Amino acid sequence: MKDFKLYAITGEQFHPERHLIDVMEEAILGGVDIIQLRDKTSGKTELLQKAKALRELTRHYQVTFIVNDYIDIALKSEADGIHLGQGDLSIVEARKIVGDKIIGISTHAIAEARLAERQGADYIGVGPIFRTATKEDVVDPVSVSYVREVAQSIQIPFVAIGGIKLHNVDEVIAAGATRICAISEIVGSKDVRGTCEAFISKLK
Ligand code: TZP
Ligand code: MG
Repeated sequence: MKDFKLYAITGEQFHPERHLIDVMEEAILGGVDIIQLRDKTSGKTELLQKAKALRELTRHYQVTFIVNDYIDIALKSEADGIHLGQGDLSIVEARKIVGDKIIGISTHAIAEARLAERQGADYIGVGPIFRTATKEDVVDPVSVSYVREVAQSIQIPFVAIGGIKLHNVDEVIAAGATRICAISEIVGSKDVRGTCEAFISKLK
């Protein structure tokens, strides 16, 4: 997959007055190079509409587009890949369905990271680093020590996620992260573009 530095996930609850596509376009203009559609509430019809709109946007800017949870939506919208959780279907099963599309998976412990790597994940999520209110029933924070562990022993790309803000990202980078993911700090910002630019300058 094309490498990336700043990964933004959608979170429409953080910008009730602004349109999804406008916010994500600002994020792209700020330097985001991968976008994930994450939507736990919309029905399939609405979800597919959002996925297609984000596909059009990301194609225009040549940004990677990933769909969370729904392989069918990823396929129908011609997304570049899917993102799985530990409770979803396995990487091996997903691979049979999506072929050479990108498969990412969330991991919370080094054993999960090693398994994901062995099973052919294209990247892993590493987190939640800090406490976050964005994801319900999230596991306890893994802290930057898990970033350190992954940086030392995993070869595939990994992206740190969970409670990452401009004020604490330096600590995550110092632990070895070269790719950062955020939801609320990016899409909840009054200045989405400026926030992304600030993240990118820290990742340089
Ligand atoms: N997976 C692990 S933490 C998280 C997800 C989807 C939520 C991250 O959101 P935020 O607002 O950047 O803490
Ligand atoms: Mg999931």
